[in-house]
Amino acid sequence: MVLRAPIDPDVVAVEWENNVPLGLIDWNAYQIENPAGINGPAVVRGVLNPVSLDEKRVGFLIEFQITGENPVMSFGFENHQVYTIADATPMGDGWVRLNVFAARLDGSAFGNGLDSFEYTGRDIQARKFRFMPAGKIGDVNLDGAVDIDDLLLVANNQGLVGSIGVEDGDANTDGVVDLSDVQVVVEDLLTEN
Ligand SMILES: [Ca+2]
Ligand SMILES: [Ca+2]
Repeated sequence: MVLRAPIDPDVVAVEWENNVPLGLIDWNAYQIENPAGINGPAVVRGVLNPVSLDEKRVGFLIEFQITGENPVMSFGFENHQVYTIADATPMGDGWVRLNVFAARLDGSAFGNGLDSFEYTGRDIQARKFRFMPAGKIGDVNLDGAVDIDDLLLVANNQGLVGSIGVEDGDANTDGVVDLSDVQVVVEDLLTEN
């Protein structure tokens, strides 16, 4: 990946909520392509600013709705699973939400020395597009604490693979629930208090 532009405030403002830009800059570089021309999806490749986000786990949240006949939406942190429209969850008001996470194991960046991501979109409208710190790796049920419930979730889902997320017990976000996930949850459990 070649990063060829510094932050452009006009582009950074795509982080918004209810059409109000949040003004929080969490990208430190980006590249936008439109490889298939005007009708193709826009591809945004970016790098997160590590000092502005949690050291252990990073989250990405997009709330969107389909506005055209050929919708495309995909998002993936580098070296992690790529999520699409099919992975998003209906919110009950015509909008859908995709919420994904990436672990920084040992505090190191998750993409080739940089916390990078790739987003593709066409025929969708987003009302929220946000990168955020996402707490401890061991908090797989996302309730804010690392406790026995997280350990049970990881233990009960051993062997799970495929289109899975942190909430399925994939604590280290490598696409499979296995003993390494038990290990990171136990490590967080031991340091929780
Ligand atoms: Ca928890
Ligand atoms: Ca895993």
